[in-house]
Amino acid sequence: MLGYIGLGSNMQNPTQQIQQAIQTLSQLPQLHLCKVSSIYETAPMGPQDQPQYCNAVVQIETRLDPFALLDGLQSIEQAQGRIRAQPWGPRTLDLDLLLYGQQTLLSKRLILPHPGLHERSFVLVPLLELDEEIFLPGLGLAKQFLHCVDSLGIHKLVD
Ligand code: ROI
Repeated sequence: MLGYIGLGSNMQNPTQQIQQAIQTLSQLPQLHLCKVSSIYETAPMGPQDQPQYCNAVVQIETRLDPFALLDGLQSIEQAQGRIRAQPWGPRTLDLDLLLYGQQTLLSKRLILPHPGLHERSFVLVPLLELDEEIFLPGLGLAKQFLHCVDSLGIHKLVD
């Protein structure tokens, strides 16, 4: 199944956090890394008294089911010493399962597509870099939402 994972960090060398996470992801068994977006510097959504974020999106191919995939993502977050003091506060590493094929899912642990995806420029911009025609199940073409979001605070950092 083709999946998309969003990466975010604003603590302890965010660019390096993202690059390390991508490296570790690429070594997970039963997962193949297909495409990696640029890394973007983005203004924080939520409380403004926190550092700028780095965000990226990767496209993967996997036979893991969505929950097994989520286990893998959470183990990488833990391995990189995830700290999250407040719910909308700074974090060393966030890995979000954004899309798993065209599957929709509503469970306590996981919602697909990731809620808020279509409202966040720091997810939409790198996602569209990987696939301009990507379809969000239940919502429509992702590119339709681009003009609704504020893309002012987002800058390409690393190609
Ligand atoms: N803001 C930005 N720009 N990028 C993120 O990855 C991010 N992650 C979060 C909150 C706190 C909502 N804000 C963010 O979890």
